Amino acid sequence: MTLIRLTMAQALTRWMAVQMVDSEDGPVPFFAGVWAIFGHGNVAGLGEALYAVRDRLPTYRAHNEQGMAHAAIAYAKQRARRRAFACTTSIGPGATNMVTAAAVAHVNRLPVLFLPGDVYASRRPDPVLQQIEAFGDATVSANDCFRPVSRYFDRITRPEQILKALPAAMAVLTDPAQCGPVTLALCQDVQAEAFDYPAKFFEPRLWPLRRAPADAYDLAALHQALTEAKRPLVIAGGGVRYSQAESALSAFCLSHRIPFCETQAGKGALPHDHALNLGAIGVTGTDAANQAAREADLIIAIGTRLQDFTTGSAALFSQARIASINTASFDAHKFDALPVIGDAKSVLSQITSDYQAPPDWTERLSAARTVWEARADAVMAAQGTPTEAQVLGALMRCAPENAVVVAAAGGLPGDMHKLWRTRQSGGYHMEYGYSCMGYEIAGGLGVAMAAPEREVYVLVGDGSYMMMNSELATAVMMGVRLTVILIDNRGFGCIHRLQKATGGAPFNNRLEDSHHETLPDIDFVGHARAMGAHAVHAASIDALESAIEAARTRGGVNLILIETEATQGLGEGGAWWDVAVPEVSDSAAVRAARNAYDQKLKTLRDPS
Ligand SMILES: Cc1ncc(C[n+]2csc(CCOP(=O)(O)OP(=O)(O)O)c2C)c(N)n1
Ligand SMILES: [Mg+2]
Repeated sequence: MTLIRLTMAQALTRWMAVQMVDSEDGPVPFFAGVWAIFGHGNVAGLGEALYAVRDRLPTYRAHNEQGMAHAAIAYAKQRARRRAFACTTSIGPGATNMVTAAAVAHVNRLPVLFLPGDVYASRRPDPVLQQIEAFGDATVSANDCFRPVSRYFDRITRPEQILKALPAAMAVLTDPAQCGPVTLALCQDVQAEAFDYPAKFFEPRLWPLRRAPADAYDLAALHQALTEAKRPLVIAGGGVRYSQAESALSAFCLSHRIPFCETQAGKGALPHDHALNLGAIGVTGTDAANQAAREADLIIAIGTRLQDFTTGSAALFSQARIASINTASFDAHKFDALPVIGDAKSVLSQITSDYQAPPDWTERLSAARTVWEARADAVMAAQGTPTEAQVLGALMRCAPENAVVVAAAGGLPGDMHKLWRTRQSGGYHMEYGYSCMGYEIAGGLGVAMAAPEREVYVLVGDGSYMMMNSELATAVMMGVRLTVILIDNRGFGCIHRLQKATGGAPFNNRLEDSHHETLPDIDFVGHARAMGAHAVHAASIDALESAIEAARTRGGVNLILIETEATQGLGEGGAWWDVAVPEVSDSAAVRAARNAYDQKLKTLRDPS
């Protein structure tokens, strides 16, 4: 057997460079590159190894570890999980800075290989700089924080362990049901330790996209349920995109005349004007889709986790039987559903029924959709003081067909889920599994890297912008095309409105309601310019449209600031959301809100 003497880090990077997946252009490396911020925990070991393979496995430098991991996550999401990045950090703060991002990847079921540096396996220099010391357990390091937010975790304490750990990691990263973040904590000394690795370990390996078909039992039950359905509805989740089942979904819905609606992750799988698309479902849903969900007797959930925003906190599906097509058994069994475990594209092609939904059901919902669209048009039309809905209207008028909009938190996910009209698959990129403030700009960078041929628009509130904006400078440095639309309503507007809706006093959300000696007047335009972006202030919707056009012509990294009111939310559409209100309070407003909350709980299918 031929052996090659390499350090563990050299072996790791060589191996990463030859893990392949299929693409339209033939096999391509699964790892598009490595995001890295070096410190003593990785610069000498992994840093040296990355330099040696930089032509095959490029390394990118970011400004914040969480930010670079968001970029990695967004890249994988935009590429429908078929390609991914690794992220490496030093030990300690660099590593724990990525824990939040690992949770984002975990919730959203997205592949990222986290490679935080770890303390010395030998323990020689203990306590090494940045080593936390658990008094009663010498095996604990800061990286144990990754365990609950990783689908697979290992700590590499000997160089030969990667012979087993890396294939196991890759199996998780490329498995449709298991998919999520993998953490391999790399002990600092072990990164630099040499071992005689078998040459065979570094031969290219192709990881296929496995399409598990449904079991005959599950399929028969689904056929039976379809036969009995009078008011069927499909919910398209993110799994539709990850299975590349867009055409199969369209064909299925058209041939059985079943209307469909979209979760945040599933939105845009099919264009907004597809004949059977009722739009967003749930707390941030359209009237048409939510009416369908309330009245449906069979809901076919495809590739969705059925989180509370989709299900209206379980209140929407009052009478429906649920069939759940999902690669993950865990998801397929939620809501006591009829589980159909398998890949969305495969399962949809296995359905042979000649069932057709009653025409009056489809027609009624189609009429409801027309009414909704007129309401949406009205709120998006330019009039008076700009609102978030009007900002979306302006962007829709100016953005090209291939636009991708990126957002994550604040009022935007709700407004965009309801209002945004996606024209091309993958044109709607919303991180709403973890809804992590600070994902937006870093995520936009990842999307721009994944889809350089598309026009990428990041929509971000002032709160999220302030939480994390440093990757704006990375985007400038990397020369990507990116336009950020910053909506400044001077605070956490959506939480302010939620506080009011639960009877709370205006407190600690808007800047004006928060402890201050001086009310901040942040110069966002100056701030973005300082990081190298081209930044302008748009004083009106007309000015916004001109700025969007100008940004598109100019290219590079642009930021457009527009001001809106924090008190104004979008009243249209939506469904109830379970936000627990205090049972006792001195405030009459809180007591009234609790009373309304109790009344609502009594109407739930399962009030427990
Ligand atoms: C990291 C993180 N912290 C806190 C929250 C809770 N949260 C959700 S939206 C929001 C306010 C967002 O403010 P902004 O970006 O200005 O958007 P707006 O609500 O004003 O539309 C907060 C604090 C979160 N989602 N993520
Ligand atoms: Mg705000």
